[in-house]
Amino acid sequence: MNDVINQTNTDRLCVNTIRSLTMDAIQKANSGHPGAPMGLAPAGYTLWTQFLKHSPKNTSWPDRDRFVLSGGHASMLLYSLLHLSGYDLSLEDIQSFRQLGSKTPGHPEFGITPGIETSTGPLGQGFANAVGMAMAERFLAAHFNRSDYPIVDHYTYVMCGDGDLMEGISSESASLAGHLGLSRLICLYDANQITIEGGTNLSFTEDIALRFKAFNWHVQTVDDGNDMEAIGNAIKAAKEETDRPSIVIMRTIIAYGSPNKQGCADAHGAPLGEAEVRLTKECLECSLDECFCVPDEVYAACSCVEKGKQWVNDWQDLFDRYTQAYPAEAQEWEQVMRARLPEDFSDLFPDFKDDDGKAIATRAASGITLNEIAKHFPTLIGGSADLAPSNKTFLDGLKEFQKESYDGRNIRFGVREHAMGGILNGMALHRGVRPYGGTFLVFSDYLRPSIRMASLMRLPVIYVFTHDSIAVGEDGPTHQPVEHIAALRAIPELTVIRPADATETAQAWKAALKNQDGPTALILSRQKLPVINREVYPSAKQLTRGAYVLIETSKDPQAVILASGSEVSIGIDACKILTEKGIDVRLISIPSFELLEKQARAYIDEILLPDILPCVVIEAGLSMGWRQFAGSKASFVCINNFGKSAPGPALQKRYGFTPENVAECVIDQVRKYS
Ligand SMILES: Cc1ncc(C[n+]2csc(CCOP(=O)(O)OP(=O)(O)O)c2C)c(N)n1
Repeated sequence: MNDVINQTNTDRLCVNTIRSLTMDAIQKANSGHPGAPMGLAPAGYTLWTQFLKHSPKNTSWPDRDRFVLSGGHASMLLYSLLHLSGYDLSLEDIQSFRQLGSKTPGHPEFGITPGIETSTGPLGQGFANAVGMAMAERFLAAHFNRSDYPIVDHYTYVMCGDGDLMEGISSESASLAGHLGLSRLICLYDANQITIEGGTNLSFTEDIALRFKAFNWHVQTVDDGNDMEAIGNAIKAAKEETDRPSIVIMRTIIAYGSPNKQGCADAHGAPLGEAEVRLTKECLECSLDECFCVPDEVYAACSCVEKGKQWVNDWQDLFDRYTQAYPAEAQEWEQVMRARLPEDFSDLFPDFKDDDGKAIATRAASGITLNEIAKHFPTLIGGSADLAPSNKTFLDGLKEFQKESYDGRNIRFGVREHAMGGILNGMALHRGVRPYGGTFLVFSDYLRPSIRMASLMRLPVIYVFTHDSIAVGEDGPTHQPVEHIAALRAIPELTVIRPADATETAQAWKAALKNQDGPTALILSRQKLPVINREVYPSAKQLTRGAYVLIETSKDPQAVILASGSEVSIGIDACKILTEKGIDVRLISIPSFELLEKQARAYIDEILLPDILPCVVIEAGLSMGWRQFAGSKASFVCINNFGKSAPGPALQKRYGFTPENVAECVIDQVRKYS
């Protein structure tokens, strides 16, 4: 079969070995997606052996090219390439494809397999990650490179399929990439015109080339995905393009080589079957006697171990010279690549005071804090999805990250929340930068799939979600988050922090920056809130415990009030009313469930007294999730339905978020349980 054109016998053998490894692993697991890896084998082989700058034995070398397989279902392509090029991924690992505890899970997972740059599977996410990686590369190059010292000088390659390009996130992020002219970003598009339900003619008939041209991309087409020379030439031309990102539209055939399944949707996501595998191997002239057969010649042709070591050594020489010439920059580089916090980290945070009762929204306190700490975090970089003035995410006096100024730290994501989420993940995965992004809490749904991926990968991304309740007011229920805090708390590994006032907000940023083992969502108010006087009340530094006693009107309280965020100040006023009425209560500020869950059970029980005392929970959101802390004797001043359009204070009154109502609820509870 004239399967790989324009190439040598060795090339053909290598490409067909990738195909046969794919078929064998999927057949053995009796599960997986053989079609795309078989169609993409020539492109993968060409890219990895001729272009990709990487070092299998130095997987965290900072100046390696990044490779993202956005259609993660094609994982066997990636596992084959990693194995053949010399990564710590054995043939036995490939034989354990999709098995419990293996290094070859169904979809590529960051942190499990050496050489996997990001977890992919939810289509389109990888594409956005690649845009984020390319942005991080440009920023770091602009920030650290000096003439004759290009210590940051790499490309980001992304392979994607029809499914990735159907998803909105890829359009959003491609649009931004085009605007930013990210010429170090190269996409190889597997245009096999097949998805699960059948041909793309069922639902996807637009002109992709025109679409990407309109996005300001450099567009090339390769008419035959087996033509390795054409693919190589296209990648070469893409690398030479210095103004725009590139896409190479490769006309491939799904499950290429399979006489009965190639070109069919059947081959997308199911093993070919023993008999078809045999037939295919015959056509591809692969060994029929042995499964998982890799001829020595193939290892010799694919190994990148020696080349990789040489690249790393050359880079290290360059970096050593850079260190001599620019010691301060080199020191900063080490600091940011190791994600070390500044030495005086704890002193960087503003100390908000109760200034004669002057109120300040937590979003505003966040903006002040962010601007303060940004001065000491040279690679803290981020922005908002067109809501910077509302989210207070702009770094005053610093440049914008634009095509002419990649050293800028203010990113304009545009109205593209989902892309923002995927891009932030890519930036964090790249390393060297500490990314943050903002929008209204109500729109956190728009980037939720990316937040989930950040959580799964435990990436240190920070989200600034403002306008956090019905107190948003007049914009009405479309803009009033109700279920969002509970929905975010439902994501494992995401730390959600809803500070009560400016003092807690500064501490929330501190906790977010310290958390390098997962993402953090800061939930902030639109409306002004009193600054809690910390000379009278306990220190906001206790925020790190997730919850702490703010007020105790007697050593022997009759009830507990649990409150978060903007409702804490309502609780403070309710305590005053209750004290006047001779009822003793304990008010607990509970900014973060996740931080609280990390505390010893004894601390949690000691402060919350669940099931012992009656309790009232105040949070302007769903009551769902609170029972675990509030216990069986709780009542809830929460909101379990959508809000309405009206001024914020009117809504707060309408839904019971007033000190008077909270005090009434406490009195009812005390009566009920006494
Ligand atoms: C967000 C998302 N939606 C749906 C899926 C399920 N899914 C996996 S692959 C696929 C079809 C992808 O088609 P294509 O990109 O053309 O891949 P190919 O058929 O070439 O392997 C779908 C719908 C998914 N992984 N992610």
